[in-house]
Amino acid sequence: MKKNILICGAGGFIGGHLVNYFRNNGGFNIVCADIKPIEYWFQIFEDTKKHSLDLKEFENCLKVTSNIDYVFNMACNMGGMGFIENNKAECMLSVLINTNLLRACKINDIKRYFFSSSACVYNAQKQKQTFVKGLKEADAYPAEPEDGYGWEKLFSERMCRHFTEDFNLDTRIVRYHNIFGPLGTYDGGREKAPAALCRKIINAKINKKKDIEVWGDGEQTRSFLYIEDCIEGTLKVFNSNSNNVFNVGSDEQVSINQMIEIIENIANYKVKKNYDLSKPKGVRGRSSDNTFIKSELSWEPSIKLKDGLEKTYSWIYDQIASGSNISKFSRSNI
Ligand code: GDC
Repeated sequence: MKKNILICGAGGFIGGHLVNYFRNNGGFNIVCADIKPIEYWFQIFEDTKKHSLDLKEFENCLKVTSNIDYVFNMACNMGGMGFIENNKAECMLSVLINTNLLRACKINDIKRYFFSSSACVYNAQKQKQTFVKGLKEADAYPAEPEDGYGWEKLFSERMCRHFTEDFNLDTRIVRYHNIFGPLGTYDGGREKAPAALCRKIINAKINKKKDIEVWGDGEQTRSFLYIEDCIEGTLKVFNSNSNNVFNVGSDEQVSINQMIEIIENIANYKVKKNYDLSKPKGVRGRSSDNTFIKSELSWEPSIKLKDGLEKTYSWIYDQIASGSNISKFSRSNI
């Protein structure tokens, strides 16, 4: 008999790609849940069961987890630096999603629960320089995470751990490092740097302008993980026997200026960078150390930043060129 799998946050970026993976690979009845009205889900599949409801409410969590075997919690109120720095309370309220889902999973006897955490849990002191050493899983403690969003993720990680220890609920946790790719947010205020900078360069090229606004001085560094690698890493952790927390990220570090140069080459269009130091900048440098996941689960990402950016650029270009830039991908009020 097919198992029943629930994907929370199925209307979002990673959730949508995960649903598609399970559709293509068979073996499960797929149930989807998201707070957005269904017409605003980033990917909508006819062959899945869909719930549009607020998972911060316990009753809704109880309802969607009934008769489910496995739960993926990809649901949270999130975005890039422009969103999380200015919406700390909203970000922290996502704790209700994880709390009520865990309670419901315990009652409904779920076999395995997956929690999507973030690199934002890492201690700020270890991210004060550019081109930092990759962050190891242990670097989350002593705790000094990103204010708001990062504290919620770190707290929810621990709640998963204690539901495992105290109630025997089998949990899996990953920390995603800035995931990017097609079918994600690229404007409206929640977009992250890869999509935002593709959009800015595309708009400059289409409108024959040279100037783009860059947040900060462009020297800050990050590593970005392409969505296909993200889904593969997610399943590696989910299917493993380990309750440990794992990084799912890339260790290919770039400065924002270097990423802009890669996008300029893809676009075949040079821009003039206007640095706005007053905009949200986040940490100075961040990257993933993949030693642990490589040694425990034999996994590491395989897609180069340049290759992922080519696919992302081309998808955003098509969206903008076809005039659909005021679309579900830019909705920032949900
Ligand atoms: O937004 P983000 O991708 O998030 O920003 C990366 C860097 O790019 C920041 O220093 C930001 O100032 C700079 N930047 C320059 N121009 C722009 O136009 C722009 N838009 C954006 N968005 N950034 C620009 C993220 C979190 C996520 C998630 C991941 C986990 O932080 O916002 O929610 O948890 O981290 O790694 P980032 O990498 O700081």
